[in-house]
Order: sequence, then structure tokens, then C-alpha cells
Amino acid sequence: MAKTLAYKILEKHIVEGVLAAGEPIGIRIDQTLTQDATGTTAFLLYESMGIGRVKTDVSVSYIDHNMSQFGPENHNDHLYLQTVATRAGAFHSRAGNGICHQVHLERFGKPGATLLGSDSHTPTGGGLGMLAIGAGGMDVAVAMGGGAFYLTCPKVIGVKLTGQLPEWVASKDVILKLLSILTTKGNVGCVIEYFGDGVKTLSVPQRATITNMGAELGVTTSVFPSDNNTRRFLEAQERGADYKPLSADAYADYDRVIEIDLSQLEPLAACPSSPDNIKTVSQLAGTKTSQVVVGSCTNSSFTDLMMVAQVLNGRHIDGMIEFAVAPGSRQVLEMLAKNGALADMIAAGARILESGCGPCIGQGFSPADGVVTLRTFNRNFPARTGTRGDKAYLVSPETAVASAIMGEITDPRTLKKVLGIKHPQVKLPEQFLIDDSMIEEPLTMEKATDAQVIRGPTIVVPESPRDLPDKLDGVILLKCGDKITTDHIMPAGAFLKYRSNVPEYAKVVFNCFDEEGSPTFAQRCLDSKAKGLGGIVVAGASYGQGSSREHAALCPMYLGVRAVIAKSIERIHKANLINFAIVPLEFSGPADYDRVNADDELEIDKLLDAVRTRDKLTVQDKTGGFEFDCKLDLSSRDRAILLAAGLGNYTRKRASHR
Ligand code: MIC
Ligand code: SF4
Repeated sequence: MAKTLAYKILEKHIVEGVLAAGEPIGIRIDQTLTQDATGTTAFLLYESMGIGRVKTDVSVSYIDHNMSQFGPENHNDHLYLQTVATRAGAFHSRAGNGICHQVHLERFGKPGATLLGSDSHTPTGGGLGMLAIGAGGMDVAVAMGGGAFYLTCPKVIGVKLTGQLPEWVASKDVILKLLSILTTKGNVGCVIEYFGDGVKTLSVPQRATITNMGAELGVTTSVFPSDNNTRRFLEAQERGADYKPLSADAYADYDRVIEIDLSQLEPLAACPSSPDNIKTVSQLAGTKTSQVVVGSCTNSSFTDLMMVAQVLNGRHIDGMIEFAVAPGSRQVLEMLAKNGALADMIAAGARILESGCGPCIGQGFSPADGVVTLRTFNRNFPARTGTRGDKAYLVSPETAVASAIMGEITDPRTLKKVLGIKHPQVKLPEQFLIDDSMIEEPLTMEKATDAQVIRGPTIVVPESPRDLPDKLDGVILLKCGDKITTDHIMPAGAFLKYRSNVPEYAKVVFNCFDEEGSPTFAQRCLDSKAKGLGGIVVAGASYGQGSSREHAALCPMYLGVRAVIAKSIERIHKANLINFAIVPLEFSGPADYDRVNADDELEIDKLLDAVRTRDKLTVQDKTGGFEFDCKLDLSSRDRAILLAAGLGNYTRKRASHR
């Protein structure tokens, strides 16, 4: 049978299970990445599991999210991560060196390798032909220690690209088009694989934009073949030796094929407040905007920013616009500084932000009340900018720069007619500037023995989950709707600095649903915990979309949440719930969602028995006086983890039995 590229890579890495869609499998992980927002917890859990030195080919700890440094928390995290990571045998990319995904692509990614990252945009590596998957920090910690990663063997959706992008149309528009087709819901358990003649017209950074934002589809990952363009990119990074050609067999057996003719695409935008709320830019043209930002792991490569600089060259942004540029890496920033493009952007009125996530995760540059903000990022979930009620549009760098000059949403294709601006033809450089001086090497075994880990007082070791009860007496603390993201569950922005301090961070769980004058979600949790009632969250479809942040499970666990009942739960979040011993349940009949109400008291009898062997259980709604069934869709390993009270306890128990 003709094989897909995804299955070829899986075949080389499978260590448990059968390679057939829907089956639980375990795979060997060659590389891992962690970042500071998830990494502190990942390394604290890593240390507490006592799994010794890193056993992967390459593990890298990055600092890119928490760099605003109001108060000591962020710097405490940086020092902890630098000392703990290098001691454990990992590389450490220091604050200022760039966004994990961009730097990983430049300096570490390798065609055909597996990469597990504690960040949902880890699939960026798919642009290089890697099988790169996002997961919770706990799963990554286990992989760092040499453990397999467990997932459901995916279905593979083939996306056949034909033709070539027209002028002013960007690879961002390709993924926005795909989001308009597949939406952010219902793609769990799939991998997207690109093939066809159009592939060779896209450079590695363009491919990486597409695989990066594939995360918004909710798929396991996305992957491109590794070809001459991959070789050229790796050689320009002085890593030609990492190249190997890879592709699917001709007529590979895809579960579904979607065809996109690149030459038919036009500039698109994701409108507030979901990445799949797609319109054409020409439909939106003329909408006044006050803020434009170019950056994030989706669109901050050297070629993206060179295009922006060339459009701005000798011009000025509109007087009512705040325009910021956050280069994806120090390599990008240094190259722009050396070739003068940075000066062109500064002269045009751009505010240059440091190389990091910055505004993408609400670390500054929040928009004013009521204004439209345009961003080249991948997520526009409500309030992610740091402003409640925000109106964030996701666009390509081409659309962003055109709009920054014109002061309103502008189809970049009109620039030529209105201002005589030609579409800049930016080529991939033959040689990138190589300077790894901000990447700390792992310490040798000898040095590691004496090295001290620096732990500031704001770094708090997270509590372990408690055993599941046999009878769960619980109360519905929140009933929420469809497409609840992990940004709803655990806000980032100003609260991001509490990632290494669960008791503090837990205070804002679900704060977007808190009403003034009423007790917060956190208070209600603690009140029911004091009464001996387990917390239960009820949700609609696609619960836990978006980021991989395991705090969306860890903090509710800390508050006493013991189960989530939803119409459906997204992959990474479901794994995180299991890792922290919160039982993920799905309504057997979606209509039961309508019957239950917030504050209802529920009882689940014989929970342990159900978790052990059954795929269905009955819930009594004591307040409503009825009962309903829920599905338990769990692998045998998921069951064992829940019964052991989470992945940390499970790993410790297994280690002590060896
Ligand atoms: C995000 O884009 O939401 C983040 C911040 O990078 C997250 C990780 C996190 O919450 O720390 C992600 O995408 O996984
Ligand atoms: Fe950072 Fe934003 Fe990328 Fe997340 S999506 S890794 S916050 S740049």
C-alpha cells in the first residue's frame, strides 16, 4: 500500500501498538522543546519524577514568553530554567534569543525526526519534514527522560497544493483558507499532510507558517515533504548534514484529500474572535484600525520581515496607527540590523519589540477599548490581547503592512495602484547569520554533579493530584458552551508570571466567567472542596481548544475539580486532564447537556470500576432528579494513569517497581 509521509515517520518511531488509525500507539521521541510558560512546571515535574539525565538526542529549553519582568517572578523562572535545564543535559536558549518554534526551526529541527514540545505550535517543525507534536509539559518531561509519547494513531488528511501564490498573497492565506474549510472543530486525531506540485513553490519559512497555524485546526500535527527547498534552508543555516529527502509515496492512501490551487487564493483574515472566522480582506477593506503588529511564531521570519521593511522603505505608517514588529529570533533581528532593514522600519515609525512572544500572549501592546487590531499571529481568542472585548483580526504580513500605511484594513494587492508599491520579491538568503552564543550547551556529567539549581522563592513545586474516589459526590461549578479555549480556562497576559506558582495562578481559573459582586470560580471551588464535594465542569463541543498549557488542568485540579463532562474534548487538553487525574467524560446523548444546570449536585457511583474497565458510566443528577450516561473514551494507559492519580504518580510508581 502506498504510504503517507506521516506513517513513514511513525513507522520508524513506533515502540508500542499497531500502526492503524484510531489505535493507541507509543512513539520514540528524538527531540523535545519546552518554553518558559510551560517549562518551569515541566522541569519541576521532571525533577520530582526523579528520571535523571535527559535521554533524547536533543532537548531544548527556551525563554520566550515571560519577558516583561514586572516583579521578580519572570527572572526567577529564567534562572531556574537555565540552571535546571543545562544540569539535566538540555540546551537552553536564553531570553532574547527568540521564539522557541522559530529558533528550533533555524538551529535544531531535522527532517524525519520526532519532536515533542510543551507548546501547541510545536508542529511548526513540520515545515522541515519533522513529525512535531504539541503536548502538556508533563508528557514532555516523560519524553525527556526517554519515555515514549502516547497518542491515537492518526488519520491522514492530504492537502494537495497546486499552482503558485499570486503577488501579495501569502502562505498565511493558505492556512486561513484551510481553516475556513475545516474549522477549529472536529479534526482531533488527524494529521494534515501537504503534497502536490505547489509544495515546491513554498520555502521552509512559508511552510512553517502553514504547519504552525495548523494547530488551530485541532489536528495532531501537519507535515510537509523534505525536498530541495529544505536542503537549501538547512545549508543556509550551516546544517546541510541534517538534510534528508522525504515524501509520501505516489498515490498515498489519504483518508480524505482537499485540493487548494494556490493561484486562486486571495488575502484572507480571521475575524474576531476565532481563527476560523474567515473573510476576504477585500470584504473588510476600509475598516478603520488603530493597531498593527507583525510577529509571533507564525509570521516573524527573516523573509517576512524583509518584505515588510521593503514595503515601508521611504514611507511612513499612518498617523493614527500604532505599529509594532517583534522579530522571531535574534538571528532575524541581527540580520535585519546588519542589512539596514531595521533602520527602514524604525524610520517608518515601527516600534521594535524584542524577539519573543510579546503581544501574541498579551505581554504588552494590548489594544485600546473598542478598536480594531490587526495581527500576523495565529490566535485571536477573546481577550488574548489583554483587552476584554477586543477586536483582533489575524492577517498576513502583507495585509498588515498595507493596512499600517493606509490606516484601515487594506487589500495589499491595491498598493500598486494607490501608492505605486511593487510586491517585494524577497528570496531566502544563501547564508543566514549563525551566532549560537545565546544557546547554553548542556553541562557535562561531571560539571552537572556540582552545579546548583537556582530556585527563587516564587517557584512553588506543584501539588500532586489525590486518588480518585470510588463514589464521586460533585457539584457543577460552571456550565459553559462550545469551543471553550484554554485561554478561557487559564488566562495568560498579566497572569502569565504565575505559571510557576500554582496556588497564586489558580485564583484566576475561568475568571472570564466571573461576575462582579459574586464569588469567583476559584472561591466556589474551594467552598465545595471544603464541603467534601468534587468540582465538575460542564461544557459543549471542542472543550479545551488552543494552547497546550497544562495549567488548564493543573490549577483546576488544585482547586478540587475532579471531572469534566463535555460534548467533546480536544486532544492535548484531554491528555492534560488525565495527567492530573481529572476524569474526562463525554455526554452519550448531546441533548443531556441541555438538561443539566450549573449548581446541580451530581453523583457518580463506582467511578473506579468504570475507569478501570468500562467505556460508559451513569451520572445521577440529584438536583434535577434524573440520570444520564457518559462515555469514557480512554486507552488502557489513560486508565492506568487516572487510577494512579495522574502521570507523575504513575511514572514514580513504575520507576519504583523496576
Ligand atoms: C499560546 O500560544 O497560547 C502559548 C502560550 O504558546 C501556549 C503555551 C502556553 O500556554 O504556555 C501554547 O500554544 O501551547
Ligand atoms: Fe509564543 Fe504566540 Fe507562538 Fe504561543 S503562539 S508560542 S505565545 S508566539
